[in-house]
Amino acid sequence: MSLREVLKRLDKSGDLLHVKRPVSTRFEIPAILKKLDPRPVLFHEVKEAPGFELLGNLCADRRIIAGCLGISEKDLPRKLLEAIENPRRGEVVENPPCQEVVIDDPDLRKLPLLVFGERDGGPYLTAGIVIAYDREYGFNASYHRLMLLDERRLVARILPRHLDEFIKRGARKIAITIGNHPAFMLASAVSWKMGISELDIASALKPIRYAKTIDGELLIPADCEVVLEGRVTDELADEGPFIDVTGTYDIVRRQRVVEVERITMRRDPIFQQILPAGSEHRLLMSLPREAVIYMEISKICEVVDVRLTPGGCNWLHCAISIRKRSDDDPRRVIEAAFKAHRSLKHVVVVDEDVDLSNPVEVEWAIATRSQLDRDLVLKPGEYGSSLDPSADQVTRKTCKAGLDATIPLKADRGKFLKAKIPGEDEIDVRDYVG
Ligand SMILES: [Mn+2]
Repeated sequence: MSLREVLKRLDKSGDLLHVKRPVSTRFEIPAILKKLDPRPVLFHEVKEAPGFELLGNLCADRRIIAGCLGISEKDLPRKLLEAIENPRRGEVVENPPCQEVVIDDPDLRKLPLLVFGERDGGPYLTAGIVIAYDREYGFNASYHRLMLLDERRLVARILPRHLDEFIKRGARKIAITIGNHPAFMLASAVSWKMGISELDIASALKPIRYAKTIDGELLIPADCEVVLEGRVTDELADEGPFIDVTGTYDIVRRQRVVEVERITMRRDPIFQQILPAGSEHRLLMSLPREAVIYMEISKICEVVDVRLTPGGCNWLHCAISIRKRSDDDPRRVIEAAFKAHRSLKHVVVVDEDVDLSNPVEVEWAIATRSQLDRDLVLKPGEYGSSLDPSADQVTRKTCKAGLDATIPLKADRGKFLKAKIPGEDEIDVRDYVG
């Protein structure tokens, strides 16, 4: 399953937009992606990077991601959970398309890295997925934004997760894969248990073919577009400032330098970028987390839906609808949600009749079903997200809060339910007006 097959399908459905006139990597491409978000856009001619096409906003819409996986939108969390729980080894092939061209004296400045915002620390690669290997834990794949330093070096933002652990255990070789099928993109956004490979989660979502890197040390998706082979060094450099998922600027940090030793690619490569704070960035971060939160709270009670809500950057705020059996359920759900997603700041639990895809309905439930002195759980001094500018972004200290906005079981339910006009669902207004 390759990105190219996906683009053909998106062309047929009319979802893919084409930009034929030459465009610049500096502000122009990001601005177009932002204006057209969540539509996928293929730029055919990049002024600063002849020979490359550039794709953005590929996974910016739940409907498109679900379509690429051959499922319906509402099955996304369950399908992803299934893949996490039943990973599958992919086939390994020789002579992969991503190695049609091999460049042993790479110059990273020739790639369509983008300058997204005015205060950016440098040109960035945002859709690069880093693959690393550990003898005990196997292959890991994860996203790391990479800022250009010079022709051979990038600085990588590496959070204290699996890749960081691999590096501490001695892993140095990495392959950065660019231009992938949404199944591989979504799987690589999963941060689950060390030893459960994102490569295998991807294959469980859709059959993905893998191939060895030129040096033979790592596996990469055979049908991807571009691969940067290199190694993580002990050298540190300033990373940032850069726009993060909140849409605000993240702080500058000393981060590890990556040295690129080789570039391999297709003869007519399609490069890929993710717009920071755009729908694609947010969905890739939130979908795997929603799946994990769903799994954890399913152990407590019947879950109807879980959403990391758009107003909360699809990351900091979570709305959960449950079919509750006991008045203790919401509090236990709140605690479990915080355990499942450590960056979570506010969580609201509502009843099954509230539609989580509509933020107005969630606020309506808060307005009509909660009393804060009784229903609020306040958790000051917790360890939270590094992305929230109102928290301490270095120590990550923050105040978390959970809210039970469910109807008390002993209450008169009739007072809380939405009044319906008989026949309102069935009526077709086109029978009455214009
Ligand atoms: Mn991992």
